[in-house]
Order: sequence, then structure tokens, then C-alpha cells
Amino acid sequence: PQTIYRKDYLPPAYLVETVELGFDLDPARTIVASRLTMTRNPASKQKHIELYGGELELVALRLNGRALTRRDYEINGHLMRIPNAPDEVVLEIETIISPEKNTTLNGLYVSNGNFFTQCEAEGFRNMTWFPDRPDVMARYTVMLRADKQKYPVLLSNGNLVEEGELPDGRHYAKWEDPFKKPSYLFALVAARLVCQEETFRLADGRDVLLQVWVEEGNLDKTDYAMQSLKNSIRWDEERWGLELDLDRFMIVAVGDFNMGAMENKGLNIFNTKFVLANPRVATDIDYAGIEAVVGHEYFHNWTGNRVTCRDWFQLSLKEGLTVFRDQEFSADMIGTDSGRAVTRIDQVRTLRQAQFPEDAGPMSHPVRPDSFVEINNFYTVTVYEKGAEVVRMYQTLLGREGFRKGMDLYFQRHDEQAVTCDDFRAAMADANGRDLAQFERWYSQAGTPVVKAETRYDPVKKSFEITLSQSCPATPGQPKKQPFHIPVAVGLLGAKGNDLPLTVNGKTVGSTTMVLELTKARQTFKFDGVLEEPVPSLLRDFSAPVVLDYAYTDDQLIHLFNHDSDAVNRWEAGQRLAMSRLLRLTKAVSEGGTLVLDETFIEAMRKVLLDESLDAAFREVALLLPSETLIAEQSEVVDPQAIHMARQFMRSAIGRKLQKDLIAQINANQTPGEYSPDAIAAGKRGLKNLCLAYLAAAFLNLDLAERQFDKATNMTDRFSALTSLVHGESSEAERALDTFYKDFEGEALVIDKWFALQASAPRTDVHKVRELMQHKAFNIRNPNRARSLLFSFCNGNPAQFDAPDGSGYAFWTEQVLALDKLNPQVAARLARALDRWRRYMPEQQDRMRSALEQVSASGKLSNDVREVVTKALA
Ligand code: DPP
Ligand code: ZN
Repeated sequence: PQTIYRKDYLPPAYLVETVELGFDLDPARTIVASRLTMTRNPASKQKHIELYGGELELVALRLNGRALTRRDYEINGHLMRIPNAPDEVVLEIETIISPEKNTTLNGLYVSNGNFFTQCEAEGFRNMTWFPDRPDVMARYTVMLRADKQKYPVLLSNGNLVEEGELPDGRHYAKWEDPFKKPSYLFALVAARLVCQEETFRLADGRDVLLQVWVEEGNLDKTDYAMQSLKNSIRWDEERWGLELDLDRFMIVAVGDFNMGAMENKGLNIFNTKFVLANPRVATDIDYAGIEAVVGHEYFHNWTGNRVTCRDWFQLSLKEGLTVFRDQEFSADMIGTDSGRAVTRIDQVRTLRQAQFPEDAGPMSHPVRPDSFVEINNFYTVTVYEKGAEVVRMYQTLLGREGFRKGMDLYFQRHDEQAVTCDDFRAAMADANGRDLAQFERWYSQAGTPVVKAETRYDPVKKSFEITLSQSCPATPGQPKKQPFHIPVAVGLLGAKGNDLPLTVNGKTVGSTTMVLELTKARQTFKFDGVLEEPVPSLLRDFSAPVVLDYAYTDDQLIHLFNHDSDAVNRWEAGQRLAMSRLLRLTKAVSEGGTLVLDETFIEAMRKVLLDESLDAAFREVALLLPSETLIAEQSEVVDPQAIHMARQFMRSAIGRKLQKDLIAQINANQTPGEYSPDAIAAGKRGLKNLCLAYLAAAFLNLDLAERQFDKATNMTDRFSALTSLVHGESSEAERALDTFYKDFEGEALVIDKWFALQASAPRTDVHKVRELMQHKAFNIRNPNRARSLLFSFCNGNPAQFDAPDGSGYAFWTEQVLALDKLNPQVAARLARALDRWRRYMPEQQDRMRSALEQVSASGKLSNDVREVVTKALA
């Protein structure tokens, strides 16, 4: 496989003005006709036309009306070159493809008898030869023809301009997209579907048509997606002054989909998981996911579609920015400061759980990578979530207004262009008259920076000094790092827990939180007039994606946990208290010592559990322990079984010691009446169900879970109760699993939960997973189902997956290879489950390496999986 480098970027030799596409749709044999009007690009020195194509049967190729023969062009793998072409070209191409054979779900494929497309990043080339790169933007007209009975609905991007009947029971629809777009935003749907639709008035008074398309039986699950879409449109108008530019906006749900959703212009195609919801089948987390993803894809219309990426190395230009936008949207939808803080805490948890390990592992890459073998492997938490943190740091440095000015300038300069991360940074800098040159390192340097803090209080001078030093571990290809530009938000707490006023150089700072700008390897910041020795609250609101190293004492942490006005740091203090104990307990398990949990910790937990002045949602996150993955990341050598036992011990100790209080909170946080997914109600359910889980961890009061399972009127409560019964090893667990399956047999997304719960249950070993694979409802070809069973086990059940006999790794090898034959994108995700193998105990490392080698030795691997295992072994 070939590595592609960012430095090799060349502008396209030809630009495409218009694209006319014709699809004669048939599952076995679809004819794709394409007519491109192209002109030579004055910005390019090349003289030949370059087109990309996947597995295509080429039927015809004509240039300016003349049929080309094999001597007129060269095909090299997936690249076709037509040399010495004239300046103005009309290219006509006819290909034949077989959508029903396409198990990769990339390009045109069939799902449950219907046609769908997925073209990002490079799926368009699986339908026809095309300059399939994001900096080629063109106007599209699309003619769809298909059997009318089987495919009554024919959709594509833009506006429907014509439809009608054809002979032989076929019909057609013609769509025109008024906006220039890259090929990765093309989409078509030909299907038997129904829709919920609504006319919606935009801020400028225009009426637009909104539609959510689903299979017939799912029309009772589209309300929340529609509501989220309307909220998204409103929010984009109000917060950013961005209006919907089309007359019609469609969301279509499909059960077989590699990603979460896709922002095709005017025709978003979604994994059903992020569309379908009603209280009976969806949990609070599902509802939140729908709001976030509907928002995300809608927001792409400006950040991604109107302004797109020059090349795929710039992916974070649209993804980091759009994740940031969807995060802000979700926070604004809650509306309260405390609700906003909980969403921020969730973001920090994701980052630490998934992105920090990626940044420290073999697939570590900068937010804007320098090279790749397979672009699909770079739709990562680094590009998305760390990319969003990078965007957030602009806002932290420039302020909300300054950031908005930068956004306005970005759109003013680059509307309908394909641009780079540097262009975005330049807009932020220029709009604010700031030098952001050093900030570029957030895009070019991989790895999680460590910020070490040291402090000194001078009781005579009444001054407090904070010395910050930064470093960043080596990552593949980047042994040495230059200092980053890091915003470090700080506050100082007095003995009563109050925020102390901040004074710098004799001037009072307007706020009790100040953003220090760390730009050098080491810098000291001094506060004056500090009348008492403070407890520093560092990196408030998680102001930068870094590891903060400060030698907090337990007393200081408890002080912060009880009082910090910054909710993120309040939560963080609790996490630090828990983590130090979890690491000690893990060591004790490994060394066969006795396990004890101190009263100080238990009392801190009790206090937050009972603090009615705090939202239930905050109390829930404050009581959640760091995950096994997180503990592993902090361990010197990973011992998964010891980590699991230590964490289980801690959970059961909490269950035992707080039993009475947990039961009281379960009773106090009931949400009777009609279900609503709002943050307050969801927070109550979250806290209540966490209490239930702690009791189950101690094998206590399982009758409460049993009763909740039987009486629940919503999926959040039902599924939480089921989880507690299974994890608490209740004698009722089997019955409950059976009942649950029968009740929801027809609901694919609920059956996914049923598989996922079992796959990640502490008692589920690899034999049980193999047994579940034999279940009639298991289907490895469906990505959601594969993820629910295989991924939940390999990524979500470390103590069993990492069984000392290596059985989990043997299973992983088989499944990666099996999946790779069907769907390389999904296979490559599973392949990453062994990324962190070098951190384990030596015997375990050997087993993991040999599993990786076994996959690597397989002759027929996709580029996707090949890249992942090669990097893991490098
Ligand atoms: N569909 C994916 C997303 O929205 C890739 N663009 O992030
Ligand atoms: Zn996106």
C-alpha cells in the first residue's frame, strides 16, 4: 500500500463546471452515466486529466464526442490518466456496478432492499470515474430511474425539478443542486420509505420543507429528530448568523451504515441509531446523541459544505469545527450553567477515554496529519474531538466575540471554496489582530502535552506564584516537540471555598478566573494581594487538551471537590481522589495485599451524593469512577484483571457503605408522569440508575432493579434495571434478558443494546460471545450489530478480552479477518483494539503481538487493516 503525503499536494489539473449523472438503478446491475464539462485549471501545470475509479466496469468513454480507445488513456490501479487533453472538455463516461454485492457500504449499496450512497471520503469513485477529491467543486444534475413499485421514493441533493413515469413500471426523478459541491457530498436514495414533514420559516421569512425519511414501521420514532433539526436551524441563525441556503432539507435513516451520519448537501443520510427514538425504545443517551448528530450534520452545511476542505489532511477543518459547534449547540439547548458544565465534563471524559490513548499509541497523529495510507482510518477522535478542543481554544483565547468575528471573516473570505486549517487560523488571527503563529503547532504536533504546575505562596509579600512548564512526549515520526500556545484558566480558592479576587501587576482582574497564556517551555505567573494561602484551581473548564501535573494533597482536592465554583474542576478533584485510590488498590490486588478504602473518600462521595444544591446530573458524573481504560492508561504496567478487581472492589464498597443513602436517592429521583428527555429529568434518571448500579455492584437490593425492570415505562429505566440485574448476577437476570428480547425483537436498535449489555458484562467470556454470535439475530454484515457484540466485548470488557490464556486475542484475529473480507472500514476499527499492547505485562504483550502478526501475515488484507496493524507492530 502507498503512503500519501500532505506535502505532495498539487492543485487539480482540471476543474469541473457541471456534472450530469444518470442512474438506471438495479441491485445487480446499475448503469451510471456521467457527463462532465471540464476546463483546464490555470493554477495547475499538469496537462492530463486525472480520474479515480474503484471496481468499475467501464462501458464507454467519450471526450468531446469522440470515443476513446485503450490507447487514449492509461489506467494505473485506481487512477486513470488522459494525456494531452484540450482546455475545454466534455467527458462522457458509462460504467456498470453491482450495488447488491457492495458489502463495504462505501459507494452505492443496498440495505434492506433499498438503495443508499456513502461517498465520504472516497466512495464516489466506486460509482464512476471522477476527479474524486474535495477541491474539485461542481454543480450537479441527477436523473434517477428505478422500478416504481419497489422504489417509490427517489431522492438526491438539492431540489426536485421533474418526475414522471417510464415504460415497464419504472419511474424517474430529476434533481438539481444549485450549489457547487465536492463529490464526497453527493447522495442518492431510491427506496420504499415514508416521511414526517413540515414547513419551517427561516429568519429571513423564507419557508423551507423539512423531511425525515424512515421505513414504514418507524414513523412513530421521528419526532425528536425533526425537533432537533428545527432547533439546529434556529440555533445556527441566532448564534452564528448562518441560514439554511436550500428550499428543502432531508434526513434519511438507514440501518446499515458505517458511520454515525453523513452531511450530503440537502440530503443527510443517517445511521438509524441517530434518528429513531421514542420513550419505549430509546434511552436518554440515545436522545442526546440524536440531538448532537442531527445538529452536527446540519451545521456541516456551512462548516464543511459551503466551505470545504482542500484535501483530506485538512479533515479537522470541518470536523473539529463542526464538533465544537454541535457541542455548543447541545450546551445551549440545556441553557443552564450547571447543565453546560455537565456537557463539558462529558466531553473531557470522552477525550481522556479515547483521544489521550490514541495520542499516546501507535496511531498517534496530529490534528492535521502529514500522511496516511487509508483516509478512512483518520476519522478519529484526534481529528474530531481534539480538533474540537483546538477550535475551543481559539474561543478561550479570543473571547466569544473575538471568535465570532473570526468565523464571520472565515465565511466572508472562503464561501464556496476548498481551504485549509491555516486559512481558518488566519481568519481568527486577522479578525482579531492577533499573532497566532505558534498556535499552528496544535495542528502539526501530535501527542498530549503535559503541563506541570508548581506554586509558591509568600505570606509576607502576599503573593502567589504559579510556575508552569510544558513538555510533550515523542510520537511516531516526531521525537522532539516545540512549545505549544496553551491557554491555562486558573482561579484561587480561599479557606472558605470562595473565589479570591485576582490581582496582577497591581491591577485587579475583572473576573475570578484568568486565562494564563503559556507559550514558553517554562513561565511564572504572579498574583499579588493574595491575603491567605490559596488552593489553586488549575485548567478550569478544561481550557486545553493537556495532562495537568500538580501535586495536590488530598485535603486540597477535597476542598476543591466541595467548593470549586468551576464545576469541571470540582468534578476533576473527585476524579483525582478516586484515581489515586484505584491505582493503589490495583497494586494491592496485583501484589496480593489487602484491599481497603478510606473513610475520607467514602465521606466525600456521600457528601456529594446528598448535596441537594447540586443538579442530579452533576452528582451523577461526580460519583462515576474513572473507567478501567483510564486506570490502565495511568498504570505503569497494565494488569487488566487487577484493574477490574480493584474497580469492582471500590464500586461494591461504595454500594455497601452508602447503601441507605443510595436507596434514599433512588426514591428521591423518580420521574413519574410522561417521559421527557430534558436535562433535568435525564439527570435524575442518571443519578437514580447509578445508585442502582452501585447497589448491584455490592449484590444488594436487587429487588429494586427487578421491580424497576418490570414497571419501567421508558427504555432508560428499563435498560438500566436490566444492566443492574445482569451485573449484580441476579437469579432473575436470565428471565429478564429473555423478556427483554421478546419485547423488542422487532426493534433492531434495542436488540443492539441487548447484545452490547451481554458482551460487556463482567461474567461474559469469549465462549459466551461465540455463543451469542450463533444467535439468529446476530449479523456481522450489519455494522451496528457487529459493534454491539464484537466491539463491546473487545473494547468494553477488558478483563475478559485480555484473558491470560489469549483466547480473546485469538477471537479478535478471527473477527478482524472475517470483517475485513466484508467491510474494511469496520474491520480497521476493530483492529485498533490492540493499539496499546506495548503497555501490558510481558507475557500478555507476547500474546497480543502474535495476534497482530497473525493478522499482518494474512495475504489478503485491505489497506485499512494493513495500515493499522503495520503501525501497531512498527
Ligand atoms: N459523516 C461524518 C461526520 O459527519 C463524516 N463527515 O462527521
Ligand atoms: Zn462531521
